[in-house]
Amino acid sequence: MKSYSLFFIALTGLLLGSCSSRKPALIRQDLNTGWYVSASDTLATCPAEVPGFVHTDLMKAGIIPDPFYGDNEKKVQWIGEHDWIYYDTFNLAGDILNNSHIDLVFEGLDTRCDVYLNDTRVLAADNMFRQWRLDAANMLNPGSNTLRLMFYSPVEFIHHAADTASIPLPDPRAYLRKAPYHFGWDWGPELATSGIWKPVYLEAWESWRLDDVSYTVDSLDDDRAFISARVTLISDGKGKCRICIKDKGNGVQYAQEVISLEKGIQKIRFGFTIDNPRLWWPNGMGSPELYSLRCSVDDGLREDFRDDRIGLRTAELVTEKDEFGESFYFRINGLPVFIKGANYIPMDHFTTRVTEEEYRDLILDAHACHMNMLRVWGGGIYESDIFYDLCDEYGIMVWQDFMYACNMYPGNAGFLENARVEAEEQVIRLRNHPSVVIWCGNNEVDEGWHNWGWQQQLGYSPADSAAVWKAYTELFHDILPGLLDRLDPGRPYHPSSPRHGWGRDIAYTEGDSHYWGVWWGEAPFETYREKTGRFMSEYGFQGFPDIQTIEAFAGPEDKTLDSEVMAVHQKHPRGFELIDKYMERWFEVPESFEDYVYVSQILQAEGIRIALEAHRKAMPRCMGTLYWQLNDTWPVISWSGRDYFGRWKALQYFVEKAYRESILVFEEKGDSVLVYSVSDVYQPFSAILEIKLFDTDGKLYEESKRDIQVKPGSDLIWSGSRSGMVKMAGGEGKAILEATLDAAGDEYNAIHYFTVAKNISLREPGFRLQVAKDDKVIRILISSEKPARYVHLSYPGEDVWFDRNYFDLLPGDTIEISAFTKGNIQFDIQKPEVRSLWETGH
Ligand code: BMA
Repeated sequence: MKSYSLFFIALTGLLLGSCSSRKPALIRQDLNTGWYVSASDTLATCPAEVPGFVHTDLMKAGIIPDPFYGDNEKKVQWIGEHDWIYYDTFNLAGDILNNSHIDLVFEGLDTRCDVYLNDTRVLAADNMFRQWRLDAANMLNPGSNTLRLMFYSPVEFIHHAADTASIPLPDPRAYLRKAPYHFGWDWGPELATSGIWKPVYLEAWESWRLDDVSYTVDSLDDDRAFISARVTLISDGKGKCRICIKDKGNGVQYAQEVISLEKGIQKIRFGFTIDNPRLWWPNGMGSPELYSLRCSVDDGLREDFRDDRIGLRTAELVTEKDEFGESFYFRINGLPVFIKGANYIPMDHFTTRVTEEEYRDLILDAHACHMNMLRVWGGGIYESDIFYDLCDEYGIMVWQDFMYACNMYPGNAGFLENARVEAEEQVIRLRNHPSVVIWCGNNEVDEGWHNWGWQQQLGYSPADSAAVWKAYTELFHDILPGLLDRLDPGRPYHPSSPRHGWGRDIAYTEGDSHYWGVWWGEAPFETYREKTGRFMSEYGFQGFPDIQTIEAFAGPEDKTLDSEVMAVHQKHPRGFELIDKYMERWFEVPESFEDYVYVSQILQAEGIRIALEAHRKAMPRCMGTLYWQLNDTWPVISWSGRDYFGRWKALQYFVEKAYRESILVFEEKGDSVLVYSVSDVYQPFSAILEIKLFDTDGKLYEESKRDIQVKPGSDLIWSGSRSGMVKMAGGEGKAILEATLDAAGDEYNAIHYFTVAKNISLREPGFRLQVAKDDKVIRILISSEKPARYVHLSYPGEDVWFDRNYFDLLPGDTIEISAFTKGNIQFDIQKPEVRSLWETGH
């Protein structure tokens, strides 16, 4: 009788009521506190942070030194070779035990581990990218409970797997579904972590639970968006419930359905429309409008809900035969868009330390540099939700690799099944984000197989080759696209980046390209102009990080190019040698370490500027550029423009300039100096082009101004005689040509030199500065008597970010700089250190 009347009340409430609050259908108890960790073969124990890693716990407890400092990386290798035990004792909260379901959920375990709940083994985990959920209702005690996790050494595992494999694979890390970079990379330390790297909790529920909600935009025009919602429920039995989708912003109810619950997993699909849709636009194209939706499920007694933010946009990858070969470009809301971005790697080797603020700062920097895409590279991790949330908010599109890089992978059923579940979970987690515009199977696996000589090196027989390639095609041509068709139809899939290796001609006529002829191949920077493909998804050059960043890992005695500590923080086998070789071509190689650091940064910036400009100038044949790499996982000498602490190298300032909406690009052809405008604006606009010829003494020889129409794309707008200008200004090493584009007060200037920096006869600049403080911002006005190159301001020892740096100054120019610091300004603002190339002996 009691249950009947309850059912009656529930049903009446359900049918009559609007979406209202009931008892929560789900109770969550976090289990992230009170953990300890110890090495399996010692009694030494220390508190463990969850989410966290063994390394960071041992560091906190003072058991190991900071692995990022000095050459400590070498001293802590034993951690990856050990097994580790995590344990925790907990009591159940409230009346959680009264629920018929109590799931124990691990959002991420790194990596191979056995889980014991109250001394019974309940799980054997073997993939850090998967979530583990198990039914623990019958195993929990009303009083105290214990969890013990035995993590097995990842280093031992991969080597054992490699030693016992029937066909060897290029690198042993292939056998473990763990972030590849944890075992070292050519920009990262070898620190093989173990740990509970994502939250742990209990989820208690009765009768049913809301498992997932996904939204797809089926069609979109100016008047209306048709959306499909797919709701997944898990239920113990039959019943009725109402599903309701509301806009959290304006309260509009988009959909309401009463459905019959069935036992088991149930997928419900229904459509709704949004009138006068506000579109999601990438950075630079418009506002990235988001809709905050709440999907609530209510059976009259219990209610559960899930919040998502969706964006209304269409995203296509256009690969069509054309006059150059085959296109590779993105079309967003019907418009082709030139992609300006970078490759992204994890922000910290120990990713659990990254704060929300640090994620935001990185995405804000990408936004400030006019980027519209980041590629989440396949040797790292599938990023945290907050990363994609921020990309949604700031209009940064995401190229999402699956986590496979520079290796071949096993093809046994167990491995492939593990890979399938991992991919399904990640696709389900990320598919509602409008920022994600492409899935990519892997990084450089196809290229490696066809170009890097693995098969010969590993002594493959034809049968071995066939088996390893079959494993590849099964995963990347079959399993991944197959599950995407089912779970995320419509979002483009690209099996491998790049499509072809950079040594082949076809790499420049179709697909995306990773061009490493500069750096790996030692080709001059100017080669970037010839080796421009359809979409440049990788290319790069190393630079030292800021001196303050170097001082975070090196003592005064280590600050030399040949110190052991510096060698530990340069992971490329020929890194120093290559920097040196390129530096000799362009600059006087400085004697002092500090000057070398500075010149290495401008060398990197100059090299990549040539690439960025060449790629943009080649539009629409080339429709995107993602340089390698945005950021670092630790303080290191690497290809990044933004170092581990978020400090900008010269490259980052050059990127900010080269990615502006409309730019000017100089090029020399025969005896002509040409100026091109490159514009991402979809309509032509009027501007004034001003050209000035100086010499290095600052004398102005010629000046001209004219009205022009800046066309969309790339356009030749000026040309002059090279020999004429050189003669007039007194030689190649003396002439300086400046072009300025003024569009209704919005100014862009580009400066051309007629020879490499080491041949230019610079004079002492004679800087003039005016410094003032307004609230928390330092404002600096700077000018110089003579032309100055790569002017760099800093407050040594202080963490100050300048909105402009590493710029050239010409007589008559005054540059206004704003400088920011996070704390209070407690230093003498009147004395910034100003240096330029002249001070390094040029
Ligand atoms: C690319 C990347 C990374 C590497 C970088 C620099 O190929 O995919 O593997 O760090 O080159 O060598």
